[in-house]
Amino acid sequence: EAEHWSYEGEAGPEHWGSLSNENSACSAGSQQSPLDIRGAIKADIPGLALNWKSGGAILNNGHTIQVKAAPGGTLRRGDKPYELVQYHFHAPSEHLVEGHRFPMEVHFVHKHAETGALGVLGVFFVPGAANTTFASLAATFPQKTGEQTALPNVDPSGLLPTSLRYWAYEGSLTTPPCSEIVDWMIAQDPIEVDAADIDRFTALYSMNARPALVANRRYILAS
Ligand code: B30
Ligand code: ZN
Repeated sequence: EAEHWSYEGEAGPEHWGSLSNENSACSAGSQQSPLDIRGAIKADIPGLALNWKSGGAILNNGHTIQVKAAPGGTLRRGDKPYELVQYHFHAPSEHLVEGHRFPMEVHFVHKHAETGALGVLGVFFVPGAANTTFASLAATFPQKTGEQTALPNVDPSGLLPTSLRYWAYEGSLTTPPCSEIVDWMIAQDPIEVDAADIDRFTALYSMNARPALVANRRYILAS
């Protein structure tokens, strides 16, 4: 992709909105992501049911490491079905929790078949015991932009915490064009991963997090 946006300098986040007409939401939007999650309201929000497939392909796309998901993986939020398209990583985390930033965050990007809306599930990483799924991904991170390799047998469910309690709010893509089409779901519990595997990511991308935006009139709900 011919992308000229970045995370610092003249093409950094504060300039995204003026890099292209298509990116106007980045500066003019009122429902932007990420957020600092605070003041969440406990609510009776639907549970998440995940049924993802193993496999896919891992790609270094120049702004993150992204796994193109194997087709047919689903997420249901109540009666709303989505299909898993891809998942990718940010370091440090894009969302904050009451001002706290985590060393990494994974985004599972799902698409609603009918509406085209996205449902993105975020999970925070903390350094600790090795996570075998993240370790096998980290061992195969393509080192060069544009490089892609097949990923046999990696099960993305290995990157989920035991509890799927989550926060929910309406927001945007965290990268240009910053479209306000995302139902955000953020797992309340982080997962542990080996610090050495975090280092394998930050060796490639040490800062690919958009700064937090203002909530404006939005509520954050907690399950
Ligand atoms: S995120 O989860 O809010 N970080 C997209 C999906 C999720 C997020 C950000 C962006 C997305 O689909 N972007 C448009 C597609 N991309 C290709 C891609 O998936 O990787 C084109 C692009 O940005 O220009 Cu890079
Ligand atoms: Zn993301």
